[in-house]
Amino acid sequence: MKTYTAWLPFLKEVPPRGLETAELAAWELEQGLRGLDCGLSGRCAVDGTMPEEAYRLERDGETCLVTGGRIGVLYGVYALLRALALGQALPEGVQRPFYPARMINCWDNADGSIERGYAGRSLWFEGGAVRYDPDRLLELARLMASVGLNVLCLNNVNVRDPAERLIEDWLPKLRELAALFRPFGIRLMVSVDFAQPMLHGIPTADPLDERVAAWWRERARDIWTQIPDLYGFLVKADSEHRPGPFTYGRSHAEGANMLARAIAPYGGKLVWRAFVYNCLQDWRDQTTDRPCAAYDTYVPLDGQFDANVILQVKNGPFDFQVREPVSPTLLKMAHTSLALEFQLAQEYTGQQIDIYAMAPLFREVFDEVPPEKVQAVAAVSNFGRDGNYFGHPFAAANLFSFGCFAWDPASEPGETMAAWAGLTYPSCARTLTEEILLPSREIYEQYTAPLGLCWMVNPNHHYGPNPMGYEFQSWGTYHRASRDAVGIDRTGAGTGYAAQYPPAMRARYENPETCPDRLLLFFHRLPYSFVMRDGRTLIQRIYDDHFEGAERVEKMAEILRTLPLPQPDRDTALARMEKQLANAREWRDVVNTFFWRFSGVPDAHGRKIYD
Ligand code: GCV
Repeated sequence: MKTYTAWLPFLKEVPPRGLETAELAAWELEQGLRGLDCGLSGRCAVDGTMPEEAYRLERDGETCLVTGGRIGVLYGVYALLRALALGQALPEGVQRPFYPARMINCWDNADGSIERGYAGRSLWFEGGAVRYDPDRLLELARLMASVGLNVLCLNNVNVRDPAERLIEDWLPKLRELAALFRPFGIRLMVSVDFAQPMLHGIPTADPLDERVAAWWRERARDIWTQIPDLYGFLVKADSEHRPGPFTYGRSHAEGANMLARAIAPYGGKLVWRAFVYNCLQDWRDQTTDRPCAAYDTYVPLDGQFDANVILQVKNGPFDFQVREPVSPTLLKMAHTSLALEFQLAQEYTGQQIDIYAMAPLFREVFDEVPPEKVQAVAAVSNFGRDGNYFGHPFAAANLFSFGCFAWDPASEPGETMAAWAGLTYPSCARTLTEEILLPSREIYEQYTAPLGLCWMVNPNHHYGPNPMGYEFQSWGTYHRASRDAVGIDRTGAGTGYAAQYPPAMRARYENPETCPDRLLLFFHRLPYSFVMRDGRTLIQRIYDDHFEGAERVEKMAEILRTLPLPQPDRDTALARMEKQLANAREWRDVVNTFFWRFSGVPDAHGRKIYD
């Protein structure tokens, strides 16, 4: 059977269905060693005294030995194969993940579409039903398990379609899917609609109404009877028109705890998203600042959530923009279990057309948020039914590196990218890593929205430039560019947002002299004549970044054309690069022209800016 092996080229066959994890580990080990053709033999064994997800690797002459806990044995096999493929020394001692829950959230809809999906349609929904190719799911499960990802939420947090009732009519299918993923150590999760009881004749979704709580208890009993290891429920409430406890004058702790109590007897987790803000804001209202919203809503509730509630917070206070400071909510809620949420789907970051490797982002976030401040990590998925799962073959690097950071938040982007490229494209790994993947985020930022400028994208689909696209909208997302200045003052003299940070961070951000350039216009409103640390004016820096970003894409394209990538990846990557080139030129010209028309300041180097 021909498979798309992504970063596991030595595993050519789809594993059989129905194996126990230990059998699967042995099967993968045997096949992997054969695929590597390295002349080594291997054995793997479960050691019931080891923690479930831990493993140890040893080598005795030509024999490799993997010992692990119930799931760790499989992780150990993948780690061994990876080390052998890369020619690396085996890690010493017992290896175990930093976070117990390493989650992938899919925004898949029952009709087969994926909200913000850029790699084809859903792998498990089509036409309002659960439909899937088991082999493809086994391949996906293998990719996830090979980097230690262990929770998969199947359906969109926007549970719009009442037919999308995974936990009701489709329970038998959910059970089947759980069985497919289980041997890989992957537990399923489902998004639920806070108002779901109202589809069943209950006139309210008030979390303090006993009829509501009883409905959820009954549902939970049915679900966990069928799928005893279901991880839990994911909920988006009171956010972007989703129902929630605010309708009934209840807090989010009251809403989350009601659901959490229904599933607690089965060990279920209630993952509650903290993506709450006013999406019906009047743009004339300059006192409401969207980044303040999550902190204002949740920090006062710290300590009120039940033990099985996990509050899932996006990495930044806005919404996965190319550059945001870390969310202050992550730093402040010491008495609540938190999950840090990333978005692998490249909604605002190139839509899996433009190259945008996220490992540097993961590093930067963990440099600001000490890993022990959060108890879990989650990421919005970037895969779908496309033949290569990821649309752009390099987008696979983002799932891979998310897994690496979820396992070990001390990971380094350079090593992670080199490992992915070394496994996937050994003949050009170094150039790909150093010249393309590692700088790709910075380059994207330069030609789109440098200096902390956010929301210059086209509304709705969010690809391509539109500097005024969100200026007079209700989403609370503005940069307020004018003839003289641009940016939002979020210091104490402005919206006050910076005060949500611990004192040292606040001081760093509040002073334009110490605020990092990349966040300058996120925290400050500055005149175009503002002189930056490197002596350039703000307006010149905006021009320079856009020119330089687009030039760097041209260079990247030249390098890409020389790489001996295998087909069909080469054709796909080159075709997408043509679109990225067009996108970068478009961004450069639109944004530079926009600021030139406002400011009337010419480019110091006389480069082409349109009138
Ligand atoms: C699933 C952004 C996206 C929405 C997404 C939302 C969320 O607003 O544009 O598509 O909805 O984030 O994270 O809930």
